[in-house]
Amino acid sequence: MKRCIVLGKPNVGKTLLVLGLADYMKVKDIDISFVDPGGVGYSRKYPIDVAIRELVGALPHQTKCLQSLTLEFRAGKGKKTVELIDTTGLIEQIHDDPLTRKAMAQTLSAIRGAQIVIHVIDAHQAGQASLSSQLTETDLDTQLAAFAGPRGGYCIVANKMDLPGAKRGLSRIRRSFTGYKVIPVSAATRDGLKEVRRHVLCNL
Ligand SMILES: Nc1nc2c(ncn2[C@@H]2O[C@H](COP(=O)(O)OP(=O)(O)OP(=O)(O)O)[C@@H](O)[C@H]2O)c(=O)[nH]1
Ligand SMILES: [Mg+2]
Repeated sequence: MKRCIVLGKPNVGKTLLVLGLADYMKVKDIDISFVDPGGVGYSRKYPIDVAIRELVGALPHQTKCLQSLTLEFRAGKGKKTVELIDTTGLIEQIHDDPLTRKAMAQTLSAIRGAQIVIHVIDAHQAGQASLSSQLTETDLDTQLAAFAGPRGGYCIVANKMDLPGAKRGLSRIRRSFTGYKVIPVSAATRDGLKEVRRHVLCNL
C-alpha cells in the first residue's frame, strides 16, 4: 500500500486535515494506528467527531507520534488504498523536550518511506507577515519543500483559508514556492478537500 505523509510546522492543521479528509470521504468510524518514536504501536477505533475532539488541539505539538489511517478510493471496478500518516510538527530549533525531539526525528525519517507528501502551511499566519517579504532559505518550510518537493507526489496545502488575511497569506505562499503545486484549503470547513483527495488519488 502506498503511503501519504502529512507534515509541516506545529499547529498548522495537519491532524484536522487528515481527519477532515476522512470525514469528506464519508468514513464514519476511523481506525487510527499510533506508533510512538520508540516503535511501540497500538490502534484505536473512533467515531470521526470523537477523533477530532480528542486529537486536534490549539496547543503546539498536540501530535507526538505517527498516527495513520487507511483511506479507500473507488477506481473503476476495483479500489485503491492509501495509508495517510499524520506526524509531529517540525520546528527549526532544537526542542527542549527529549520526547518531542524524538517525535520530530520520527517525522523526518518517515518522509523517506512515503510516495505522497502533503506539506501543510498556515495561510492565515503567512498573511500576517508583510506582503513583500518572502521566506528565507533557512525557513523550515523552504527546507521542507527543497527536501520533499523534488520527489513525485508532493504538494503544499495552504490551510486555514477561512480565517482573515489567509488570501494574502496564500499569495505569499505562492510567491515563495513557485513551481510547486499549492492547494488552498480550510480543513475546518472542508473547502479544498476535493482537490486534496484528487492529488492523493492521482499519485496512487
Ligand atoms: N479556522 C481554522 N482553524 C483550523 C483549521 N485547521 C486547523 N485549525 C485549528 O488549528 C489548531 C491546530 O489544529 P491541528 O489539526 O491540531 O494542527 P496540527 O498541525 O496537527 O498541530 P500539532 O499536532 O500540534 O503539530 C486547532 O485549534 C484547529 O481547530 C482551519 O482550516 N481553519
Ligand atoms: Mg496534530
